[in-house]
Amino acid sequence: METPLEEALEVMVATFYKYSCKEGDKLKINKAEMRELLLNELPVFVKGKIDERGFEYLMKKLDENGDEELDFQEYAVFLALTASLCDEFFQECSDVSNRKM
Ligand SMILES: [Ca+2]
Ligand SMILES: [Ca+2]
Repeated sequence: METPLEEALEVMVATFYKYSCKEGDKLKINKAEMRELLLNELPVFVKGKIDERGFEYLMKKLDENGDEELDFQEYAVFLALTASLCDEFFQECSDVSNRKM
């Protein structure tokens, strides 16, 4: 049986290909594919946080080699960023609960 982390890693990889295959280069995520990924897979995360300018900024930041698409390496950086944002979120939560005590 797989552990939750193993399952999560599989989902992370599968999610990349689920969107990268939609159009153009099947091994890369273009802007339209990324937009769809964010809206469908991370709705709570992007809600009210990422507007059009934020999205352009995010794409530019992640696109290390400047080909305007995200390859798997660049996507992995995105996941790492998202994970660390999640971590900050949880830390803020524990700060709040600490203060209540
Ligand atoms: Ca593609
Ligand atoms: Ca790129």
